[in-house]
Amino acid sequence: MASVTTESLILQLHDISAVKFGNFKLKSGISSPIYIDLRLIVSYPNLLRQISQTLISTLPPAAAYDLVCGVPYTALPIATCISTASGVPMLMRRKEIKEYGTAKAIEGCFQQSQICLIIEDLVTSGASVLETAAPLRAAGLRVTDAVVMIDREQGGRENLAENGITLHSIVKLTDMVRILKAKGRVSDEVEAMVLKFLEENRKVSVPAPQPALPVARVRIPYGERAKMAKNPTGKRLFEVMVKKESNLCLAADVATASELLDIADKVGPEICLLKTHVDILPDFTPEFGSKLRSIADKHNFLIFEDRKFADIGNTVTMQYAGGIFRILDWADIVNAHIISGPGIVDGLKLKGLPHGRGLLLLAEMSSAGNLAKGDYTAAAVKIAEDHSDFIIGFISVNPASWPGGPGNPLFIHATPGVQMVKGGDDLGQQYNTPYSVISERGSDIIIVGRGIIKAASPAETAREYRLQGWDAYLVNCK
Ligand code: 5BU
Repeated sequence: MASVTTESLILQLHDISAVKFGNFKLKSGISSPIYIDLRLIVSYPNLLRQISQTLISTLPPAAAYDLVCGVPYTALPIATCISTASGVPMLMRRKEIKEYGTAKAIEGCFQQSQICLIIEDLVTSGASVLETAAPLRAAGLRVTDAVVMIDREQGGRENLAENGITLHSIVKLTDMVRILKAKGRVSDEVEAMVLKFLEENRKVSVPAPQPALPVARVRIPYGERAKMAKNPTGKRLFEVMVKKESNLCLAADVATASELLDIADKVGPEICLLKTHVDILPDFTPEFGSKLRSIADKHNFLIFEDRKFADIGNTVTMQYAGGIFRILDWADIVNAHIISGPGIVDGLKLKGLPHGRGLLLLAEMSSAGNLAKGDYTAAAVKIAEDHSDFIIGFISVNPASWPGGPGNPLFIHATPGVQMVKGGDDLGQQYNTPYSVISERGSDIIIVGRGIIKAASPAETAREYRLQGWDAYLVNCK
């Protein structure tokens, strides 16, 4: 039941006509018999202060946050009051999409992984909170809670929960109407009409995101991200990408080790990364690693063994450093499934980190019907956050579709299943174009295999992929 303070807040809002009854069209498109316009509260400083204080006291005592950010525009003054009263610094999210690409989506000082509490006046579907959470998360902040004056109880709480945000509200709309009725502010008919409307509109889905306009997506330049990277290999990869103007990785799935070394030398100038499956090479010798490394040094690219480790921590330490292949000796980067839990990262890190190596986690896969999605992808993100000294990023397919988008800019996204034409093969591989992968899906690196190695001239075709991938990157940097 609502507290006395809440009751007095509601009555004051009614006094200033911030609560209106009639027929109103909401942001979500539905018509409502009640409309709440909290923009008015800036004219009532005493009320604004009371709302701000009550909002903060609504949070559970254990709630942790380093920063606050109001959803523009109505909640900006509320967030400001909370910030000045509590001493917690504030951030501002720019609403204007044109400012987006200039890394100015967020104003104010912050550090990676800080927790930002979102402040909002009113939640219907939760779309406005999500619109603010997305650029905050894209900038590397963690958004776990939102605090709101009024919950219209129309799906916002559920939609936000699906996106990892817990909603805390001062009052629910049904309670608000009941209070106004109890205090003689609204008639039985109006109360019944509003309650009926709420009952019929329990769940308003979040409007589908607009198709990504190429210039609208945030893109922090690779060079900036090189400065943020905590792992030396992750840092170097970004630097090589900038130096060579290449976000192309060759998947060198050729028949023999000698063919691999040959194509590595030919395509080397075009790529930032070369991906191997060393266990498919019948003529592998212990010298393979050092030969490939000298080609990599000559053309300045990194080596990624697509080993897809999947075992327990203890076993992967041996698979990584030992056996015939001794992957640790020559591969800058390896990757791992997270099916076995975070112990696999601990195991690989034990061997890899002292050598400055990096790890990519398989957050998604390109093949049809794969199971790496939803909670699995989210779990990969969580593990990566916990090991950002060793994990450099993800194998991803559509990071733009993840809750909050591609996320922490520390992490690089590399995407397989790329060809010039959308399509697939007979064994479940699915292809997207370089433009789609980099510009629309928010990835960083295109991984191309047969599109290059089966071409009449792999070197020329690799150059074409490089230019397409780089142009797609530049589109979002402007
Ligand atoms: P393709 O010839 O471009 O289809 O080769 C794709 C390469 O990427 C190949 O080496 C795969 O093993 C690798 N790959 C993939 O296709 N899909 C995935 O989800 C992952 C790796 Br992980």
